[in-house]
Amino acid sequence: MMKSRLTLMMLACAAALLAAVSAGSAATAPTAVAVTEREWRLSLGRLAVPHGPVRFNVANFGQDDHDVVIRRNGRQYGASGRIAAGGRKSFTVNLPRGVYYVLCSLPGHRSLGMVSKLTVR
Ligand SMILES: [Cu+2]
Repeated sequence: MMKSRLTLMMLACAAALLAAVSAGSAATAPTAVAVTEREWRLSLGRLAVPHGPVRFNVANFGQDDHDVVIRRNGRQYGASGRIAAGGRKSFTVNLPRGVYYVLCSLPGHRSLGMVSKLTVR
């Protein structure tokens, strides 16, 4: 009697621990956002993501070099570095709630149209 109660309690503890571990890993799994660039456009695979880690998978389909930077209120949250024509790069940024600009920072490229908005909710 006593022994079976203990076994039951241990099982309950193990189940609770498992639930906590899987909830933790789900919360930290980054949300992937595809970014495609060409002259003179920057497109996002999704326009809204939950706050937390966001993985930007960038493909430069253009004929010139480009990059991707993440900005909000003048602060830079992440950057891909320069990507050659035909190249790909990925980077992960931890983003709090807000509306961010995803843009190419090479001179003149933003004003030519290489900018999109990403909502982090
Ligand atoms: Cu560019």
